[in-house]
Amino acid sequence: MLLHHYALSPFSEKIRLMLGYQQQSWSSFVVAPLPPRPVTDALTGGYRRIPILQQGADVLCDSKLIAHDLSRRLQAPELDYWQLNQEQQQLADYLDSEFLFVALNSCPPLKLLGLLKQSLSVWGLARFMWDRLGIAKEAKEGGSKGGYRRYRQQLQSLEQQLQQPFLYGDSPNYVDFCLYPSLWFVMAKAEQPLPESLPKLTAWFKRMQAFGHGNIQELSRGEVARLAQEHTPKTLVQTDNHPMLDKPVSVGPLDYARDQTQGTLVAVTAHRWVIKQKTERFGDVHIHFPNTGYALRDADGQVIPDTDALEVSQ
Ligand SMILES: N[C@@H](CCC(=O)N[C@@H](CS)C(=O)NCC(=O)O)C(=O)O
Repeated sequence: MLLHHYALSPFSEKIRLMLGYQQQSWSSFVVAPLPPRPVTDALTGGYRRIPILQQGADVLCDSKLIAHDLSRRLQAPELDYWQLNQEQQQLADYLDSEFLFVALNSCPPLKLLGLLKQSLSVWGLARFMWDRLGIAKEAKEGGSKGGYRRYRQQLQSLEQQLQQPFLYGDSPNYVDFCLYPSLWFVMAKAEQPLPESLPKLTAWFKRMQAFGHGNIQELSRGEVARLAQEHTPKTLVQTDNHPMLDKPVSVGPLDYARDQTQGTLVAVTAHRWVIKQKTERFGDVHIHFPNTGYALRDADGQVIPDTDALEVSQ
């Protein structure tokens, strides 16, 4: 289990905390806060967001899909978005999008600069600002008055919901791990405590934080590249009869950082598309995307509507 991530990345923190919650030992590859990321970029072939999970020559994109695979591998269904009810899924989606953007926007700009300066040069900082300005324009989230009002109301309603240690009972589920990264950034990174009117949420945060990150083994760029070179992608047990199977396609996010990954569609299951890319450096690589929040396109760039695929064991 090898996670490509960086310290300040909230979606990486979601996965790091899940690994800590499950007391896992895992391999870590720390990447730059913005491209170029030579090994990671070569593996994802277009997709630029972080984190990704690498398993040899298989690459999983998006924290939702990474959590889905972890939940299966660790027999922890509570970590799976697709095991939630509809209301919980909606809350998870909101926490992963507008709520997070508002939380990040609420941090004092000088604090953010100070944090970024720890890992970027002055030139890197300028590139980072420019890069994120582009992403923020695409995301169109987080700046509006309505967004701030919803954020504050959500904090109040979460405070009321917390009549037990975690949002839905005595142990956390996927939604807790979606809420955590925003509050982690605000409280632990930007050092802004929550208002005193939110004591339950503050106590919840400390309980979550105590899970830690598990046992981490750092890998070098060379080791990560070798892992991809020395493995062939996993054999997929069965694929659904999707009309685009074995055809050239592209997949990309619908919300922001919409860079496309091109390749051949080699598998479709209830929740994922798998694309094969032939790379010079690593040979064949399989890149896995969730089919929620992403679009599958044919060679002409036309979006392919979702089909009723069946989840298969992988
Ligand atoms: N839906 C994606 C969102 C990932 C995401 O937005 N990651 C941020 C970092 S936390 C990112 O990649 N930003 C651009 C970058 O780092 O290049 C997920 O759940 O993994």
